[in-house]
Amino acid sequence: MKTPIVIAVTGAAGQISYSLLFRIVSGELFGLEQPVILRLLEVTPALEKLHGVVMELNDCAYPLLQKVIQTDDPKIAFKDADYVFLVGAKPRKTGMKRKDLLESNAVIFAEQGKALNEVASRHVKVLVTGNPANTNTLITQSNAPDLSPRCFAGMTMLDHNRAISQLAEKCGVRSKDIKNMIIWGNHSETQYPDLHHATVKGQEAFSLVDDRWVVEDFIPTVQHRGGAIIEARGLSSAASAANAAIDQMRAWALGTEDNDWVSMAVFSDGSYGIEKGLFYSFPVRVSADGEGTIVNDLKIEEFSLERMQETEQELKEERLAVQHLL
Ligand code: NAX
Repeated sequence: MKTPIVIAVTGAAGQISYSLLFRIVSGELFGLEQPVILRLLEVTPALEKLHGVVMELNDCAYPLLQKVIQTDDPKIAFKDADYVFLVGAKPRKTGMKRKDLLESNAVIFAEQGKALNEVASRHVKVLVTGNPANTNTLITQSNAPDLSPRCFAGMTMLDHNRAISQLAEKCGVRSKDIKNMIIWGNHSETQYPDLHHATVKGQEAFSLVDDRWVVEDFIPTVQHRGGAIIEARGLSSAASAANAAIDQMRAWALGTEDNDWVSMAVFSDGSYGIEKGLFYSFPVRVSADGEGTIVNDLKIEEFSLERMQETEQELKEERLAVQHLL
């Protein structure tokens, strides 16, 4: 048996985690030979509910699950963590403005950044799912100055998967036939799902679909998919979000294949003119040992550039609202 890896998950009693935790310990993330220690964080009032989830985890008798720690203290949750899923966040309540949501969640991520800085593995990979995901990633990273900014990424894999699924359906192919999809920018309705570099069974996607479908159907469907799911299900995406978290962390830890890439919100190095230091979703290739690199040599059309800048602008505004915590 390999040495166990330590995986921390916040918001562990929430709906995304209810899917995520079981998939992690079943071996879907790191394979059937990799034992796991889970360190789960919740707010104090949700610890009882978390206890119920852990009872269920134990009742699965997973061979890979070595130990589960339940806590409301981030420093206990992140102790020696190799991989961290920051899922927990406050939901938006009726009447709450986006700015209020930003601020109340910013405090959480600042505290968690400090705890990661103190106790996590120096090679930790921290994937931020809790919304607003990109800006929460920025806050977490800014509060962890001893860790490399490359230890942090925001989740835009769900948007990436949604875009692949829309194109696959349109072209009547399977999702695995689609490569090189891109989500640029913020995990919000300003995100820009870009088909210009995507291929379908090796053919340019743009040669198979018309411009009108792209502008009037594909882009808005992907941008507003989260809202459409809430309307239909009465609850926000959970199983698909957990699936995306697994996909993104697996690609980030074990590498991307076949010259493909994934979309993830990483620390901008100024590629494509995007301001340095923003957590912006780029196409990222990852080597087998987990080193991610922004794909920075793509030719960008005017049509795309405008949309990429619009979503960058939103990220700058979000950053301004939480400036005091950076
Ligand atoms: P839930 O409300 O079901 O669960 C959130 C959990 O986080 C709760 O159990 C709550 O007690 C816990 N929590 C709150 N503050 C905490 C803190 N300081 N420390 C630890 N735990 C804390 O939400 P769920 O549906 O699981 O969604 C979680 C987050 O993911 C939300 O912010 C949501 O907006 C975001 N999403 C992000 C997506 C993405 O693609 N990046 C897609 C799905 C989802 O909307």
